[in-house]
Amino acid sequence: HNGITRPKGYRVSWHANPAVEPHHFGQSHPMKPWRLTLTKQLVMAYGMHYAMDLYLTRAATFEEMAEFHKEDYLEFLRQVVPADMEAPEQSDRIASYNIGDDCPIFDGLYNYCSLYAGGTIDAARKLVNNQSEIAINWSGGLHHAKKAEASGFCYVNDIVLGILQLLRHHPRVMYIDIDVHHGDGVEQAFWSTDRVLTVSFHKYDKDNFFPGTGALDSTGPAHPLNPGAHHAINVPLNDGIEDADYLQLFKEVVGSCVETYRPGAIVLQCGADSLGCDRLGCFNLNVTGHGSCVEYVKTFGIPLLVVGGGGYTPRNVSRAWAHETSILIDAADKIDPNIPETVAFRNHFGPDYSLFPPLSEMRRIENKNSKAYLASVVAAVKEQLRYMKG
Ligand code: ZLS
Ligand code: CA
Ligand code: ZN
Repeated sequence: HNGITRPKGYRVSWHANPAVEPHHFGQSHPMKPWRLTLTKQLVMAYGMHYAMDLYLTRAATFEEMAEFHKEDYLEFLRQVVPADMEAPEQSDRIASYNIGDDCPIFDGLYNYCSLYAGGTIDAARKLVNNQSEIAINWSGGLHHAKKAEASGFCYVNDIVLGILQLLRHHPRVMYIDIDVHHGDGVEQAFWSTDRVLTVSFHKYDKDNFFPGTGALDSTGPAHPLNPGAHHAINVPLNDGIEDADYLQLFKEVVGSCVETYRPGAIVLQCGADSLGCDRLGCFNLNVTGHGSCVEYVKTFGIPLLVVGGGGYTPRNVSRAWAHETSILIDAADKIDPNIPETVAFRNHFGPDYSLFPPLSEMRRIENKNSKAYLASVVAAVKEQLRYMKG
């Protein structure tokens, strides 16, 4: 087992279905479910699967997805086929559900959505039933999907569905999102409740970076008597942020939130497009820096649901999520940074064959986040938390 054993004192469950992996968004589309194959190959080559309970997830049922999504939208996803993209009589519906270049119709779309959603729902239920302390679904994390609309490569919002499961048992759930994009769909779903605190770190540029929401002062419903007031925390960032600054910011913001809000469960979206060298991202994080955020969240010892999300340079996505799996099973110190000879698709990790290539140096984007700016963001969040306490 490469010296990797089960963690002491808690259980980690791994929720996956390999049937997700072969789905294709189409040529040149940045979202590649195949990155999950690569992640699993790394996890298995290191022997990490011996340290977790492995669950083959089932597809979420229509009714389970309808706990958040509108039935006519789910019905559409269930019956639509790629040829409908060309059918004039379908064009109004296709447009109204925001189907297009970002969110195309591909073969097996409904199967794909129900499988990744089933994984997150199963993972949440394991936590709720006390059968796991940390539950992982790397195929989930699709934070942009709305009640009746696809958005930003996301069709069904598995995170919202997972949080709804956790809310059956926990009075308060905290959501943390380190994808480079704003977690708008999750924020919107729980905008008017104080039972979910959403916290997203993201690149923010209203006009030039998707989805254009998530400003610092976008903190919940404006009316102070609405329970959701102050329960959305947004950490808008500029290009090029690096490990040390990001981690310090992350600890200050997340630490204060956990201390004030005292959540019964945490959902962590680990979008890997915040890494350096990402095809769509613009931050300079290394695999180790991204992983340090996961490690910090783990230190609270609160039931934790971990999902994937974005990540458009598959070799680095799989490096990050394999490293983060090792952190969650408390085996990061037993992992050889040289990628094992035995790993399938090893050629993807050349020429360095390292789990930790210097991403921040390979395509350095100028850091436009001054220390003063980051300090002002932390101050604003702390001020917001004072209101939240009521
Ligand atoms: O958070 O920026 C946009 C919207 C557009 C520009 C792109 N065109 C196609 C549509 C209109 C304003 N969309 C973003 C979405 C990013 C979603 C991130 C998801 C997540 O990581 C969670 C999973 C965007 N950025 C880049 C692209 N879309 C994009 C790049 C390249 C292509 C190929 C396929 C399709 C069309 C050509 C496409 C989209
Ligand atoms: Ca984010
Ligand atoms: Zn993203």
